[in-house]
Amino acid sequence: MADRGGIRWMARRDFIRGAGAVGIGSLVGAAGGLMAGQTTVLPVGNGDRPLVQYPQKRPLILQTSRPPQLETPFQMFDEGAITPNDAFFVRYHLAGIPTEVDPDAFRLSVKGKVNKPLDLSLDDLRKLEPIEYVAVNQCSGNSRAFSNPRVAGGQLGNGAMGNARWRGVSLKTVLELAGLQAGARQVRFDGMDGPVLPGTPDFAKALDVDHANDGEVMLAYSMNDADLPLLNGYPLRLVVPGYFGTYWVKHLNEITVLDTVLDNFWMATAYRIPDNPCACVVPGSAAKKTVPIARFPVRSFITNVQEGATVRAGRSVLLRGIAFDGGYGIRAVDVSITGGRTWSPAELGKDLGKYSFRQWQARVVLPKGPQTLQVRAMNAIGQSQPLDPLWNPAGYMRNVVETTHVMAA
Ligand SMILES: Nc1nc2c(c(=O)[nH]1)N[C@H]1C(S)=C(S)[C@@H](COP(=O)(O)O)O[C@H]1N2
Ligand SMILES: [Mo]
Repeated sequence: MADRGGIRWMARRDFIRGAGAVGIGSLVGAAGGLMAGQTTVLPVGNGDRPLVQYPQKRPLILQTSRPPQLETPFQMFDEGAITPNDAFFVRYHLAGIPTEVDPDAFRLSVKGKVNKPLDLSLDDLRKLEPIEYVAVNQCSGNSRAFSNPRVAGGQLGNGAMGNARWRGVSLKTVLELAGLQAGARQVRFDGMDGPVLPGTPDFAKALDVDHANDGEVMLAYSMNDADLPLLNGYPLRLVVPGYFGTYWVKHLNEITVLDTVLDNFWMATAYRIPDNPCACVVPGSAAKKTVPIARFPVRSFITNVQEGATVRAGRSVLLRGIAFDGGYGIRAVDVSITGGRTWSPAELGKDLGKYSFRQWQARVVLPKGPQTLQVRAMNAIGQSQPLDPLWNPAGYMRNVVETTHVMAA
């Protein structure tokens, strides 16, 4: 947990807007407002998941309640290219999360190897030149439940991702104000949450100085033209477009410029992938050498037809969905109804920027009987998706061509 100096843990009336009867207390309670009788089923063994409603959120899939970890039900990705704030997934590592934040008392400290340490209020940040773009946030563990053999960790389906319009200040602008000293190597980010037990490592992440200074990494105070929901990092979070969510530190209140490489648990042990082009190993084996996880591989999904659905045979059927990658942009999306033997091009939707979900649609005509629908995307530098899943011990980087089984009748 970053130093809490300057942050008053006071209630702010009306902070939890539209929370109805769900009190803020339930954020740290065990039950989290389970809506009785409602469950959803991920298409994997032990896939039953309760739906729960947290403050500022619609009912989402419960992964854990202490800390709250919520997955977006997959059908919500069919509603549009932007994931609404109340549908956006939630991931935390440590149970000591802020339940109230006073925006007037909030300060972001910038320190370490800088010429001029800073202590910035939200007003200070809002006075700096803003930047804005649409970008996908995806958890490294997204889709982990589909790993075969299964792997340890949160058993997530495909809903630990979301796409939002982020607005804030370029990290570069703030680092320029502080002035980097010679020898600066990494920038460390720490948020207001922390462990409840001594001995649990605090959550902090770091980026190399060049990456931190790329002009795109953002200190975001706005998500889809609103304040960040508390559970998505109010009042300030790091946005690292194209990179996995682990770097997108929430409730960010401490930036430290280092002349070393951060070697805490979250950089040196967790969130690492095999150091080879496929980030994969023989299923069941360990990696010899690993590197920190970084950019997303190319992915694509059908969002309007669910696994096991019945669709019309002999008539044109509309398929639609989303594709994205780690920031080169989607160049093409193809669909196959022949198990990957033949592919036909989909039509791409509006381009919301290279870090965004890209919507697509295609029409297919299916013969009667059990059929498979597959979708595959290619990005601007020619990277695509494998037909067979790649495997690694943490279940990261999944980007197999998705297959939806349907009955055409
Ligand atoms: N302060 C803080 N920031 C954090 C985390 C955390 O545990 N604490 N988890 C990270 C991980 S692993 C992910 S995937 C994203 C999830 O962002 P979200 O909860 O807004 O969807 O937050 C990141 N930022
Ligand atoms: Mo994550």
